[in-house]
Amino acid sequence: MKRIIYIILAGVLIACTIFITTKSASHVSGRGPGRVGAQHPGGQRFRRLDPNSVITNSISMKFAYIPPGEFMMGSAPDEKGRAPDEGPQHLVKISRGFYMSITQVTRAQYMAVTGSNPGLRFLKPDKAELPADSISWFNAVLFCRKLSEAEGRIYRLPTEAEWEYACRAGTTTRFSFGDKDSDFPIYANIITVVVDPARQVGFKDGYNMMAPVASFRPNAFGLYDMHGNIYEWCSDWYGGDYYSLSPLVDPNGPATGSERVVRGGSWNCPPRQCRSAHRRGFPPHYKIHFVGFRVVLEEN
Ligand SMILES: [Ca+2]
Repeated sequence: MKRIIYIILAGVLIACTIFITTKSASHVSGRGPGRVGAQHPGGQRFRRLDPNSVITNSISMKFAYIPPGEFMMGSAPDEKGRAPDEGPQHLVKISRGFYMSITQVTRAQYMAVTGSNPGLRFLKPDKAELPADSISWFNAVLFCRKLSEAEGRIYRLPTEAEWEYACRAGTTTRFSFGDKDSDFPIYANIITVVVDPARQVGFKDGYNMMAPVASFRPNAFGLYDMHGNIYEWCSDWYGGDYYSLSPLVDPNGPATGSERVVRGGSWNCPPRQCRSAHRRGFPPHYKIHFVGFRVVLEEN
């Protein structure tokens, strides 16, 4: 009799184990944060949503996952180097996670998608890993559309709010690496010493103009060159007073305007123009030798 009871108990135990295992497996393959099994742009399955993980698309662009969250956008009135268009500092909620390319779009990537040489003033043919510069906002958007069509996923420019959220990576300091200008040579390629010693704004970072992408340390999200190297287009129209009107959730800029936002500063900028909160705009048809872009890949 005892033996029969033991057999029944063992059977129940095995059944419970199978049920729990099945339940766990269905949970991790479901949709939502922490899921496994999103469709890889190249057609494979990939594991996500660890902010420290990196995924790669069909043309070897690497992306980091930026989780949803909230942050204080803009700068406080007493921030060193601040401009009026960075205020009022305000709470912004990013309601959806997204992937962001960990580097600025390179010349090689731009060529792979568009098949054209953007005619870059400072790019030599053997400098494929330099960021693609002299790209108009329209051409950056075209790049996103072509890549989206090729892969069946949605690529686009980041909104200005997404860009600053990703740049700060949880920090509230002037830069994602802290407040000190003197740390720049480690973290970013900005204006190099020399030009005018009296200005005392230059740094010996090893590059007088653009540097190959990812030559400096990344921020906490694993994104490289969010400060310096080359300005990056955002999708928003630029509005100097937009922050006083901006909605709380997923702001995407004024309804219209004459300039599109660029962020991050470039190789010819002093530290104050490479701060996380720094804003600037250019007409969307301008092709400028210190403006390029990086892209967002939408989460399905
Ligand atoms: Ca430099």
